[in-house]
Amino acid sequence: MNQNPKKESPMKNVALIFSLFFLLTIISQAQTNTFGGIYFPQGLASFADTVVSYEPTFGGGALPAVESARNPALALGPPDYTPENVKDVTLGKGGRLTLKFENNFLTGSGDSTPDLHIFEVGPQVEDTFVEISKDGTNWFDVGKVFGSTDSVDIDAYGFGTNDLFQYVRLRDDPNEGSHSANYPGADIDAVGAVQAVKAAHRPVIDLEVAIVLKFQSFIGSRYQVQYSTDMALWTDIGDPIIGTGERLIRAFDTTSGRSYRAISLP
Ligand SMILES: [Ca+2]
Ligand SMILES: [Ca+2]
Ligand SMILES: [Ca+2]
Repeated sequence: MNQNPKKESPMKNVALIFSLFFLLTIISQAQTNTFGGIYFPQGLASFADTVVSYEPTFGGGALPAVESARNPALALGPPDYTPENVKDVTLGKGGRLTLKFENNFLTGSGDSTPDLHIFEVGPQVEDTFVEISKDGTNWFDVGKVFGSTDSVDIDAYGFGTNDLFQYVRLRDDPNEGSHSANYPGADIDAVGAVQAVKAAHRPVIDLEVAIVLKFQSFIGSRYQVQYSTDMALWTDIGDPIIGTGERLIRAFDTTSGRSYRAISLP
């Protein structure tokens, strides 16, 4: 038997390529879960998804003079601000920004580790009050972040792993920072739930409960479909049906508890 050692090598190469690919996939997934040097177990889903409201003049201050500073959508998703590519929103002096998590919930960790991260950017370090809400109506004060990238431990405010929050509201501290005309107040790049659970995909099941009425029709004959709730009194549904010589099929809702029949009209 003359075995050719080269015969096996293509398979080995394929296996190696696959393992390498698998390894690279794992590495790249691990990297996508780290944003601004902070590990977010739920990855991209961790970040705020929609703007509920942006109220830059809430504290009585002027609108940020620069129009590009007034785009609240720039606080959504993962942090993406760079000094060359400014992607944040300016709160305004005492201004407010309310964001919502759509595909994730902020929750407590059961200990004092950070649960919520606020990415504040720009040359100034400006303080921001943080409130959280489960329903967008009842708000809980969870303290203040002291500028730059800072976190909140919501367990310290009596919440835990069973509390699921969908809303975060940020309010600039009007007594901190210089509040320039162009960029007054804190500048928010992103808001992320470190401690988060992904929102369950709620399957939508449409159950159509129907009774199918089938009857042989004769050409030219007329039929009337009727319903009854007591099998004694029958009420017409729609106009008479003209026979085609075919078997006619009609479907009716049964959730009302009705019975159905088709009668031949004289
Ligand atoms: Ca999200
Ligand atoms: Ca915590
Ligand atoms: Ca941003």
